[in-house]
Amino acid sequence: MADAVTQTRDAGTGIARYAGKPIANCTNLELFNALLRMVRDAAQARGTNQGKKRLYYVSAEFLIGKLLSNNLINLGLYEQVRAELAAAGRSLAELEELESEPSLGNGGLGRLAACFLDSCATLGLPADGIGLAYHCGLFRQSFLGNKQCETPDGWLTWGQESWMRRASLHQTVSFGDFDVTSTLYDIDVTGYGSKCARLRLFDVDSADERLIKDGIAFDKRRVAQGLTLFLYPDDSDDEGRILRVYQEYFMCSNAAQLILAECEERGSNLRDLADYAAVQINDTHPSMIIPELIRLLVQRGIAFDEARGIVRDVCAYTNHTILAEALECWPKSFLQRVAPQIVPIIERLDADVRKSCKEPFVQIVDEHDNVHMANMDIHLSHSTNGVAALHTKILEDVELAPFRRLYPERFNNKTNGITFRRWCIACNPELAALVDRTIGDGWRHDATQLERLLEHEDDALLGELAAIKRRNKERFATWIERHQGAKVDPESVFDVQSKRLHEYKRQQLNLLWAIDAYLGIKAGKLPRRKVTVIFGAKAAPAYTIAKDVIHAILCLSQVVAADPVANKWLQIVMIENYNVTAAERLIPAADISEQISLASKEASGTGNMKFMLNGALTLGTMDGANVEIAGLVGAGNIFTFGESSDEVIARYQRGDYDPMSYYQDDERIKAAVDFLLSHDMLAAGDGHSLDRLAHELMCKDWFMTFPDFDAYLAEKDRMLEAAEDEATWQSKCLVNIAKAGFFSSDRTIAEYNRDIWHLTPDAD
Ligand code: GL5
Repeated sequence: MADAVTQTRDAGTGIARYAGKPIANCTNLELFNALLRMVRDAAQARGTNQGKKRLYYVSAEFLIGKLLSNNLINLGLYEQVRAELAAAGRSLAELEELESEPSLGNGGLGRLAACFLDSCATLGLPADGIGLAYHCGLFRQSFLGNKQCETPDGWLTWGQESWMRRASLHQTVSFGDFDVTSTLYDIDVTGYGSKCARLRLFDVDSADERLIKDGIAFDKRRVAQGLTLFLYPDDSDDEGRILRVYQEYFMCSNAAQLILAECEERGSNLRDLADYAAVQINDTHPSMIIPELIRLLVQRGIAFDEARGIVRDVCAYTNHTILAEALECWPKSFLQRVAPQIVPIIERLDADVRKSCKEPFVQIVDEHDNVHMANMDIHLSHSTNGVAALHTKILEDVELAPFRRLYPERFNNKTNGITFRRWCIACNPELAALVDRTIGDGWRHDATQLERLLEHEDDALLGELAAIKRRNKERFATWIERHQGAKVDPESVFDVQSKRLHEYKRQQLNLLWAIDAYLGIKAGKLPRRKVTVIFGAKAAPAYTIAKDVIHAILCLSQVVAADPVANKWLQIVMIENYNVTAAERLIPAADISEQISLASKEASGTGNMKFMLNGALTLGTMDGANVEIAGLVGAGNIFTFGESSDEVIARYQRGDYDPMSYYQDDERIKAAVDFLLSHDMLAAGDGHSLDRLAHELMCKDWFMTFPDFDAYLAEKDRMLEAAEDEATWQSKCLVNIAKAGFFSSDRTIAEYNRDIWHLTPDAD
């Protein structure tokens, strides 16, 4: 938008030029908008990574977080801008506060996609993310009456200029019953000292936010108006489920059209598409891109069998979950209604599979006429990867074993990673500066250099680490008080569990620990130091038990806070509307990183990596990437507990788990569960919800909280004791920081490129 910039005589600095007046005369909003335009111009001036072959990372989620400071860091402008503002008596931090966070994702899967784009840009890889421009995102979470309330997260409002640039591309998507027109919006993804990648988001022109009534409810039958309003609209009924299929096809058809047009423009004759495009299917939401690409290729005169081969050579699939219910499976009748043009293609692909393999498990369309999206992905792509070593092994040996037998060469592991730009340099600048002073700044490009920190371990370094943690805790305390009025004590141990609310992640185990600790305090068993248990989690609006867990946590928080003895030793805080911005405050302040999923269920986790990098110690099960963390830091620098994934898998296979027997035989379990229905809890909350949760635990406990309960209590106790030996604790933290280099998403992306995409980095 350089043409919108007005030069003024008295405004000498870049910022003032973009604002059109001296910095001192600007409102914060004017300054923010000026910086945004300045950054956009700087990114444009760098240009995007180019090359014959381009990656298209198609994903329903991109949880990109606020962009201003990250972009300034990546463009090398942060210090200069901060100083320029400070010289005029203004604060960059205040402007950062002003920015609203794009609500384009839900959890780790979406944040991973954002980290990957950052790393692609940084490594010079020609890459685009392709997704949807949700107007109101997932939802904004607030707490009312100790319950989660959902309202639209309208992040594109109030006078703030947008990072999204409207591109000149408009496409038509034909559904079975009507056509829609889409518009493309681009966001530049700046790399660290490199050119950019792009996030390309499609919106439907007919979207209408006025459709939303009463929280996040809307008439889901009004597809054209509602298509891009929300990420994951409520799918508890068929209307919602069909809307999701419309959404997914809209994303896939737009992506497929864009990819073919661009590749043709770069010189592809489409038969050689694999020399021009790599499509990474991020989970199953984008799976329909496979039949859609085949359809478009056939439409352009390529024979079906050849088109199928081309698409297979282009597409690769990442699996992000072991939970069967998360593997999408749509009734063929839904697809028939939404996109009848791809149904014969899916049927033909299914018939091909049946010809060569009789195994029912691997069929694309099952006997009930349900289309298994992951099955289609595996058959019709050249690579299927899991996201941590254990996850990939479970996929290969158990969950997807019949596929592995068919295509052993297609399976591979790509352990997840995080961008150290956002998750250390931006969110923990003091730690980043300490690392620079200690080992130089080479780690910013080559994270494995962090290991050199170990050569410098001495009392001074450990003391500095402790001091930085302390200041980060104070900063978090200030933030959370402003954010939601909660006062927390930076002297206390910060024991943090932040991630989506899901039973397999077992926030309920942590909740039961907190109840046990509370009952212990009441009985005179005081902890060594106050513990602040901090949760951050959103529950899917239709996920009743997850919302019951939030309710119980909030009720317990109130009960403990009201107890004059207990509140000196224990505090429970649940962050309202946990998002990337909150995570950036929270993670650098954490002492304990709770990674307590039921072994075998967490595909990887990426929060675990962020906490480690910021000098928090993991309390976790041997699940997902925790296993790799444990391998890297060594048993003395992580706290692990619980049944192994093999034991858990065997338990499921035996099908003989009986939570009631644990409840009856283990006094502490019984006391903690009974407390959910105590007088105090019932006074704080909704008996129906608390009762449902207690009943669920006693009678179902599908994610096996009770068998790990005693081991969790014991290990947490050991950990809290260890936290009292400051020097030894900090030495463990140092090991965690030093060993975090493996989890840089630069490493992950380099592996994807080496094994799957084969892109040539842009050398300029
Ligand atoms: C997830 C997994 O649950 C995480 O373990 C994993 O780290 C992440 C990225 O691979 O993908 N799958 C998923 O649907 N969400 C995840 O966070 O939301």
